[in-house]
Amino acid sequence: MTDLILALDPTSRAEAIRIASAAAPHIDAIKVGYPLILAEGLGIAKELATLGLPLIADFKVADIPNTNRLIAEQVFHAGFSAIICHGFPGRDSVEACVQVAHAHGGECLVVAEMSHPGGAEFFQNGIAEKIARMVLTTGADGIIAPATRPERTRMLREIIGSKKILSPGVGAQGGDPQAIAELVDGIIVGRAIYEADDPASAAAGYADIRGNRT
Ligand code: NUP
Repeated sequence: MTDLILALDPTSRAEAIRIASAAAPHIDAIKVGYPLILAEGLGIAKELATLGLPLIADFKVADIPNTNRLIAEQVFHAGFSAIICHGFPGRDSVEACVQVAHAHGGECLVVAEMSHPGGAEFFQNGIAEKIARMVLTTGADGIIAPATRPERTRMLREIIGSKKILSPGVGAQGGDPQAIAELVDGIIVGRAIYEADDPASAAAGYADIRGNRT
């Protein structure tokens, strides 16, 4: 059983609310990133929170610890329940996000390897493994690992054990949900749902992966 997380990347408030509301019965969380927040402002988080689903802030935070802390404070005050940060700035930067997340009863997830073709360029050669091992000792709640490369995600699962893996790349980026679902705690799906003529039925199409939860 794997969560279905909607990547809500439309850049208009009306579209985002329409799609999220339609898909809500068929998904387990909503992930919001720069496209929607830069277009419509952080305040949209409070509106989305009324749908009653966990809200993940995908800002891939990657700064010095103090700045990471300031960013994370804004994220959790806005109503998010989880934050995604990068691991490459180092342990102290990740720990700053983890501290703020946990102080608010939220979660921090760390990008171990990205899903696009260029994600193989820097995250491989041992970097993804190093980041995953760091997650084990920072208290972070899990990692982001690619649905486009299930063999890499399988290897990262061996490192991080029972911590969470959320996996983007299903659908528009070519990742096969069946190939990744058993390895991860959540699949992240954007365009395959929000660009569909009927986002509700597109989301409902993943029901088998969610274990037919209603
Ligand atoms: O490695 C990553 N790949 C990725 O696609 C890390 C991410 N956070 N994402 C995000 O997942 C990406 O920014 C987008 O919001 C979503 C995938 O969307 P789509 O390709 O399904 O439309």
